[in-house]
Amino acid sequence: MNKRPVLLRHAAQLITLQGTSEQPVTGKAMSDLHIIEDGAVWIEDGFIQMVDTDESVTAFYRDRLHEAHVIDATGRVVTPGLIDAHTHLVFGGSREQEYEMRLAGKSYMEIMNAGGGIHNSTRATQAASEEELYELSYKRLNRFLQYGVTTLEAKSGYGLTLEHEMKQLRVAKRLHESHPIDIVSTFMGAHAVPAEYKQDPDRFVDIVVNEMIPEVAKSGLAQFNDVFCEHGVFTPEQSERILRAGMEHGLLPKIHADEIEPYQGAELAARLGAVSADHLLRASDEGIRQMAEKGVVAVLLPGTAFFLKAEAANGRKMIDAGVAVALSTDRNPGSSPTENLPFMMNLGCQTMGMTPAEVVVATTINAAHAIKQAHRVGSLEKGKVADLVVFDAPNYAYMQYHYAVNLVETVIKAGQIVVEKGRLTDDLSVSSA
Ligand code: IZC
Ligand code: ZN
Repeated sequence: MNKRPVLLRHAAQLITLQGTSEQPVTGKAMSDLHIIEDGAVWIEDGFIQMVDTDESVTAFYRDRLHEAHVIDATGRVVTPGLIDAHTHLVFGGSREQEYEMRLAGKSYMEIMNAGGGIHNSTRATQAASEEELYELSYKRLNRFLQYGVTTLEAKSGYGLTLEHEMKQLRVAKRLHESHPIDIVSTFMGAHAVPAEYKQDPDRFVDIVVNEMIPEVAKSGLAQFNDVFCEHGVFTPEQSERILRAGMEHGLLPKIHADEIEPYQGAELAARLGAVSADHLLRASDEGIRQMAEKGVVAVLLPGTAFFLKAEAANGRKMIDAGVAVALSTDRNPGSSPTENLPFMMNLGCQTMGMTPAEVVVATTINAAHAIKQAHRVGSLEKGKVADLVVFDAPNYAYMQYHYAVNLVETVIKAGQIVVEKGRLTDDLSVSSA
């Protein structure tokens, strides 16, 4: 732990998002970033102690300025550490051959139904040792960190047996403990129906409900429970059963909803009071209305639409309907193999009708709300964990305009400088710690 305080000075735009910790941000409020010009932040003991103009902060800490490690953010945008609320971080193998098949005309679902897709990654994940999965995922986390991500959600779902699901969740826990990025875990045993249950998928649902969920909940290794509710995967009825079983065991519901076909997923999320509904490319207007009413966060994944060549979810319509929107990478080996969350912000503007201000809210405080971390992170306010990113951009619109390159210059995680001049500061090569 860095004993010296850190003083970040002279941010051209210090994006604080203050006052947003209680409720997800919706509607017109998604355009208000609560910017301080020529802003400064005093950081000590891993937490934010003061956020104000440079003049006020330096006046307040006048007698202690000599103690601080100073970061000069002149001409730069500073945001809260970015948060990725939807990833499938821990998996073995890769699926570039399926990418080639898709480019040649096969669809994602055709490949999955022929035993590839998620099944392909499941075989590779089952075959991998805990150590192998740890090392592969650690490298992915390093990339995330260089893109400014300081907290992320990680789903299991490539194990599909209790043993291998628990293996994935244990790896996520070890990564949380050893890597600077904080990880929030989601159980997703209902990610695909294994081949041996294809004729009787309800038997697999029984196993998820009666055997996996109670054990996972007891282990304390997951906070959320997620299901792939999609035509040909889990029906809305099966999904509801699985999510309700999780709720009975204290696992909060999330749902992969209306990704490939309209399937009443948004409606189900609203009915259950899910924390988030994710994807939503084909969500109905009525489902969107109900999500707004129930305060379900929409976690939109523009990289997945881009990579599957699908029409992106209509973020504009959702925000205008009063839904709180978050944006995530969906990092996974099939439909979105990238750690570049800032590029998802670019895509939010280019393909979802969102504004440069809204995409910042969607990758900070609303993403924090989508994983129940808004009390700790997602805005720059006294008492929050000191997670900040300095972008080589003079204002937040420039971050979206100079697109698809990494503008991240400095990353501070819990008061520690973990990225400097765009490079990892520490030796974050894999250690078995
Ligand atoms: O491995 O294809 N959509 N789950 C639901 C995924 C994509 C991940 C994958
Ligand atoms: Zn997903």
